Amino acid sequence: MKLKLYAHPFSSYCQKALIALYENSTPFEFRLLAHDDPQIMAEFAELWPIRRFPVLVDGERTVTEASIIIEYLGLHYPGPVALVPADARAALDVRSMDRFFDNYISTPQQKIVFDSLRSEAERDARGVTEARAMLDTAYAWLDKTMAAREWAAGDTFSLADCAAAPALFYADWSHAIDPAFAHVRAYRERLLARPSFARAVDEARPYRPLFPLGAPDRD
Ligand SMILES: N[C@@H](CCC(=O)N[C@@H](CS)C(=O)NCC(=O)O)C(=O)O
Repeated sequence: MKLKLYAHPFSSYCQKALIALYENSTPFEFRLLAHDDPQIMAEFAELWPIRRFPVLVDGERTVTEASIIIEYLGLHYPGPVALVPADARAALDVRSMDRFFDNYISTPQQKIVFDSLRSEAERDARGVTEARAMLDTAYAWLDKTMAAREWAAGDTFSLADCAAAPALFYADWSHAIDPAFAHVRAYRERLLARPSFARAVDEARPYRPLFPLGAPDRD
C-alpha cells in the first residue's frame, strides 16, 4: 500500500518531511490539504485531531511530527541516504541539532508570522520582540557552530538538515539573517542548492502570495 502524506507544499514542516522523501525517492501519495476540499480536511481531522501537518499514513498506521516521520521512513522505508545515523552517539548529535532548528528557529519564526495574522487588538508585541531576540541569539550560536561544518551535524546531510532548510528559509524572510552571520547565510545557500530542498522550494513557489508578511522577491 502506498504511503500517504497529508501536507501542504508551502508549509515548512511539510517541506522538512518532503526533503526526506525526495532524498530517497520514496514513492508516496501527496494528499494536498486544501480548505476548499472538505473531504480531505475531514480525513485529516479524523486522523490527527491536533490538526498540525504533515501527517504520514502507512496502511493502518498514522505517523505525526515531521522528525518522527523522517525517523519512521528511515526504519521502514530505508534508502541510500540514511538521515539518522545508525551509530547512537552520532544520532544524538543529529537529533540535538534537529531540536535546535525546530525549537529555536522555527518556533520563533512561526510566532512572528502567526502574530501578523491577528487583528491589531490581539497582537502580542512582547512575544514578537522575544521571538526576534531568540532568532538573533540562535543565528549567532549557529554561525559559530557552522564555521567548521558543511551540514548541521558535520560532514553528512541528515535529519537536522531537513529541519534546517525550511526553518532558515522562512526565518530569513521573517527576520533577516544579518550579513555578519556569514556561515549561516552560506549554509542556507548550500541547503537551497540541495536538489531535494530545491524541489520543495520550487513546488511551493505558486503559494508565495500566501506569505502573511509578504514574500520577498528572492528565495
Ligand atoms: N511539531 C509539528 C509542527 C507542525 C506544524 O506546526 N505545522 C504547521 C504547518 S508548517 C501547521 O500545522 N499549521 C497549522 C496551524 O497552526 O493551524 C511537527 O514537527 O510536525
